[in-house]
Amino acid sequence: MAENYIAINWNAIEDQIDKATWEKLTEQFWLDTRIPVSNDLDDWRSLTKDEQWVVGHVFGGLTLLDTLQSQDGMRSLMDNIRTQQERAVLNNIQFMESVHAKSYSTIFSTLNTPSEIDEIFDWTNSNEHLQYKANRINDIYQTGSPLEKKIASVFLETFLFYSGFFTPLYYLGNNKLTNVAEIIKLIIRDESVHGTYIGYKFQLGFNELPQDEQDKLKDWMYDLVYDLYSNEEGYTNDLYAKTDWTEEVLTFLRYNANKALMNLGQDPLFPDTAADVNPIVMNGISTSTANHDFFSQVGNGYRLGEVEAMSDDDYKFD
Ligand code: MN3
Ligand code: MN3
Repeated sequence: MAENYIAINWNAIEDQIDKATWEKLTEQFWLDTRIPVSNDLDDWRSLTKDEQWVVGHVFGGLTLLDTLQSQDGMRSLMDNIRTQQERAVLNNIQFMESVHAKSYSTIFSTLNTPSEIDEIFDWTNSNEHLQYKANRINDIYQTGSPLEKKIASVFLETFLFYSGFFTPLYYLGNNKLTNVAEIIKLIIRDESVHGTYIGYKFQLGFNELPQDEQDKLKDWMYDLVYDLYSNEEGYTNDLYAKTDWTEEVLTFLRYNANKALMNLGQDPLFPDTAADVNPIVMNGISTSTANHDFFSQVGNGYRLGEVEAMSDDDYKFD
């Protein structure tokens, strides 16, 4: 006889964080198809060709990373769960990663021509630094230890996405492409919960390790963050060559690398703080997305919940 197959019992919760995260994620469920991206067409036409190039390729890169999360990231984390509810939460996250990946295609199909879309995907599927980033993380998903996989996931979501998120937040801070930015803010809101939750599960396992293994894993983690940052410098140079934003993007990346380390319960690495980030981008990230214009544009059929990117304080687990 095989062992008994055990039914998930939500009335016997082992870890209240699983239940709280499930409730938060299901409350903030959304779909790309409900955001009126076509209202941004006038803004889009006002951008220079170079600006349009950057926006399109930013979203190409983000598509690749969300594809990785939806196809391999969450699946690999499911191999090492502590509770059955944790798997349910990861199921939710995995589906939303597919929504994220698809949402960029909604943006492309509204703003770009078919030949532009083909070129964006060709670039995405061959850019050296973007491919390095995706393969470096995926190698850890395929062959890493359970704790290494969680580190990879948090670095990807809380750090590496932000070279791309910079652009829509910058335009939002300038009151442009606000519906596109609405989608990005919904994604950032999801990622904020994902990074905090997976970071929390990491810390449970990390704290059980003996001191020498903790030290070893810490060294591995900081080596990885340096390696990824150095690759991200190359990626940012590729992506932003047609702008003068490169240095500001790198500052934003270092600020978010620190946040990723903090999600994992570790000390920040870089001196950069929120005060160093371009205030227009910080303005974009802090703007509530539930603005009146937005409601009037979508009409009565769909009411988006209050949308705000979570800050560190909003989601304390203790
Ligand atoms: Mn995602
Ligand atoms: Mn995610």
